[in-house]
Order: sequence, then C-alpha cells, then structure tokens
Amino acid sequence: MKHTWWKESVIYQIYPRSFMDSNGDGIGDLKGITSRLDYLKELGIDVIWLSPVYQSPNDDNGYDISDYQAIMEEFGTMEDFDEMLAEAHKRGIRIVMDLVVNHTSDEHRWFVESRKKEDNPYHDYYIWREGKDGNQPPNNWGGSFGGSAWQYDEERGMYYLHLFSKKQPDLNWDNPAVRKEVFDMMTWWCEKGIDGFRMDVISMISKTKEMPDGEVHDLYGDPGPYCVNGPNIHTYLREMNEKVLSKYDLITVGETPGVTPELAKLYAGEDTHELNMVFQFDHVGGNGKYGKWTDEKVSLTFLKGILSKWQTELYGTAWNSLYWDNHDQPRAVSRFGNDSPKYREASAKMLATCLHMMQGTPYIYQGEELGMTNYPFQTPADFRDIESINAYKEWCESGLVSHELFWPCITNISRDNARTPVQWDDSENAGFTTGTPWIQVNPNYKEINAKAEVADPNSVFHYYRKLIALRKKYPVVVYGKYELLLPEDEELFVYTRTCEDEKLLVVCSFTEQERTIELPEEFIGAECIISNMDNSYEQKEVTLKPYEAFVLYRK
Ligand code: TEU
Ligand code: CA
Repeated sequence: MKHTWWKESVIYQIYPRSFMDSNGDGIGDLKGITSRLDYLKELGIDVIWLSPVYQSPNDDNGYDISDYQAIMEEFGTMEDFDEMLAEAHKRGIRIVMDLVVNHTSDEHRWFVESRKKEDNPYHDYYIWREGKDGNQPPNNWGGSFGGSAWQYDEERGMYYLHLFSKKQPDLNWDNPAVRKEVFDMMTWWCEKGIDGFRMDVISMISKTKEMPDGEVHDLYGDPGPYCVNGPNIHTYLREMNEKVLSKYDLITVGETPGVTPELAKLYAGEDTHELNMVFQFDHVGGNGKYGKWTDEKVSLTFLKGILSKWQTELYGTAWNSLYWDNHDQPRAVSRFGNDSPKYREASAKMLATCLHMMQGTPYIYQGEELGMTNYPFQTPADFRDIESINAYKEWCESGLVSHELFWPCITNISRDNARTPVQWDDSENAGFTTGTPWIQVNPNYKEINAKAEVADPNSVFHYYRKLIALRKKYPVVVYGKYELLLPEDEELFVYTRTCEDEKLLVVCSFTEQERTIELPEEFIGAECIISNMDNSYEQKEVTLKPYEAFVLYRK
C-alpha cells in the first residue's frame, strides 16, 4: 500500500459562516479564519476543508454558487482569501476547497443564459425537459429539500431538474462544454496554490438519459436509481483526473451519497485514477421514522457492523474517510455519545478514540474538538437551514405528522445543530462575533469553549491534540490492518490494528454502565498510549468506567 501525505493527515472542516466573524456583521468570514489559524496549528491538524466561500445568494448557505471564481461578499475579498491561504501554508496547513459542480445557483450567468428562449451556447448546460399532461412535471421525483425535483421556468417554457433547492439547477455533465468549464475553473484554483477538493454530491453528476417515475417513498418518487452512481460517473472522474487532478499534488475526497464499498474501490481505488477517498453515508444515512428525521439512536452493533465493513472491504485497495459529523449532520457527542453534563467530555473523548484509531483519513468538524453539542431548538423559527425549514412545512404544517411526533425527530437531526457558531470563549456570543450572530449561539458556551479547553490539559481539545500526535508517531495507526473483536457486544467497540510487528488494541465503551473485560493475552502489560480515564491496564481483567476508552500498543 502506497504511503502518502494525505493518508497520514488529519483534516479539519470549517463552515465559514459559523467559524469566526472578524467585522462584527454576525457572519463568519475569511479574516476570521486567518485569525484562528494558530489555534488550529496548536490542535495539530494538517489540512483544512473549507466549505464554499464563492459568490452565492446563500439559498443553501453557499452550496448554490453564482460565480466559482469570486469570493462571497459576506466572507470578504479574494485578497482576504489569498492572505488566508498564505498564512495557512506558512503554518504547514493545506487548504482544500469545496467543489460544488453537480449544480450551480440559478443566479449563475450560465443559468441566466440557459433559461432564455432563443437558442444559445448555454441551452444544454442544464437538464431541461417538457412537462407532461399539460402542466405536470416530467416525472414524480422529489428534491432533497422538499417538493418536486422539477421547477417550471416561465421564460423558457420548460422544466429544469434540481435535486436540491429550486435555486440549485443541476448541471448537464453529458455536455462536454460543461465539463470543460468545470475543469478550467478547477485548474484556475489549483494555479492559485490550493491543495485539493472536497467534491459535493459528486456521485450524482451523471444521470441516465431516460428519466422515468421513481419508487415513491414518503411523499415523492426516488430519483436515486437514475441520478446516483450514474452511467458515466467514472468516465467523467477519470477525465477530471487526467485533465486537472493528475497535474497537481492534491488531496481529493468525493462526497458520494449511495456509494458502496465495491463502488468506492472505483471512486477511490489505489490505481483507478479518480479520487483519493470518498465519504460514505451508511452510518449517518439511517432510515428514520419520517425520511431522514428520527429521534432514535442507532444500535452499537449496527454502527460496528457498518464501520467494520468499510474498514475490511477497502483495506489494501482503497482509502476511507473517517467522520462522525459535518455541516450536514447533528453533533457527534449528541448523536453517538452522551451530551449530559456528567458524561459529555468522557464520551466525546471516547468517540474521538474510536474514530481516530481506525484506518483512513480522520475529519474533525469545527467544534467537535471541543465536544460541542446539539442546539436546544424551541420553535421552527430557530431554524436557518432550508432543509429543516422546508421539512417542517412539508411534514408538519401539511398535517402529515403532528408537531409532537415530528419535533423530537427534526430537532435531533437538523443540520442547524452543527451550524451554530463555534464557541471560542465565555464572553458574549461565545467570542464568535461582536454583532448579532446570523444563527443563535448554543447557551452552553459558558461551559464549553475553546479558551477554557486550551487552558485545561484534561480537556476534549487536548485529547484530540494527543490523538492527532499519535497518528504521527505510530505508523500502525495509519497503515495497520483492522480486526473487530466482540462483534456481538452491544456496549463495547473493541478492535485491533496490526502492521508488521506493531499491534494496537482499541477499547471504547459506549455505555454509562461500568463494564469488565478481559484483555487478550498478548496485550497484558502492554503500553497504554492514550486513555480518557486514570485507570490501570496491567491486569488481565479491566473494569471500564462509563464511556472509558483506551489504546494499548505492543511491538
Ligand atoms: O450534501 C448532499 C447530501 O448528501 C444530502 O444528503 C445532504 O446532506 C442533505 O442533508 C439532504 O438530506 C451536500 C452538501 O454537503 C450539503 O450541505 C448541500 O446542502 C447539498 O450537497 C447540496 O449542495
Ligand atoms: Ca463577518
């Protein structure tokens, strides 16, 4: 297996709108990011994945781009970007841009031209279809943010496809002119010195020619079979690799809803010349009570089964991304751990141990290193995310489900849980802004903030810093073969990593009960290289405290 820098790196995701505001307008920005690079350097991360900072009307908070080569005014200027890039590089931190090319904003000049009635070079840049039965959409597909996936355009007199919001028309990747525009834009950013791309819903860019009705789940037809892992996806990614990616020393990660380990071996195979790695969704997709919305926790055996499948099936042939959360998911410690005051810190450290000791490139979502929690939403007016706002309307206001049944589900899963401002200190607005924040700050910022945690050697922050340092010190953490132990145990996640003569034992308790385990013979007396408790691991029998995690190392 090739040894490369992006396999040995830890990546930190910044959602710029909520990271740090430098000018008091209540919105995070590029100068704010630059002001916090020393904090990230101290944490020890190697790469920053920057959620979109391009010109956008912010219908989907920047994932609806109106100019790929201009900076969103609220975030600052291209000079601010260049300064942030240079300051990051000075600190040995690489910058990965978010490439959102399945769709643009409907305010992008390409779409403004494409929707014009008279023929023009942009007419086939998007996916236009005639309606049926007079005034019905071409088929029954639903969009991810509610409603039909088709929007009728008065000017052109046709429907256009939008798998997300109606202000996010899908690009037609079968048009070589579209692919050339995208590749030229990517080259322009690479020539500026950026270090890679996270590719938004890249598994959706190739659609089937035929677009029949989909199977109806909940409210609309499912476009998945016709829009995910489509017929030309690998052809287009290999073309992208040949024309752009192969020309630079980049890290590339595809966000690939619907990917399987088999397909990941193509998307992220060692020698398939597409991408370095992919984000899979099996552990966070989950079929809830109402679509994705649920108030149920997944069982540990479900979680262990999925993560172990990805570890074993990609070993030696492709590379995993490792993540618990991001800007689309609820906070890890609330979803997979225990965010009560008594157990929050222990369970946050346990989750970090469980993830960072696996094989793959670990991703830390802003605030995860502090053990930040979900937000206590009170009313639908607390939501800012188009997905949550539309979902509440579609499920509740329509009368489909009562507020009492739906509210615990949407507040548990809402993307806004991850989008409240990073909590920097215990001053007003958690030190995020001197103005009025665009979204409310979590009221627990007085207890949970970076200033307090950087000062406390036993904090979640310093625990993440130690874990990151372990990855640099022990090659087995990066390259060791994974094996799950105690597969049926509903409370303990225990696995080993083996690389030549080095071996790790990773033990993580996901319960608030005390548990006792017997160490495998070969690990009795082995060196403990990290633990979230002050415990001894010299004897065969170990009693685990609630949410205890430890790693033993032997040569
Ligand atoms: O997310 C696409 C995606 O995978 C969806 O599942 C998304 O997570 C959403 O929750 C639908 O349930 C990417 C971006 O990460 C997301 O922020 C954008 O809203 C979306 O694409 C459209 O660009
Ligand atoms: Ca600002």
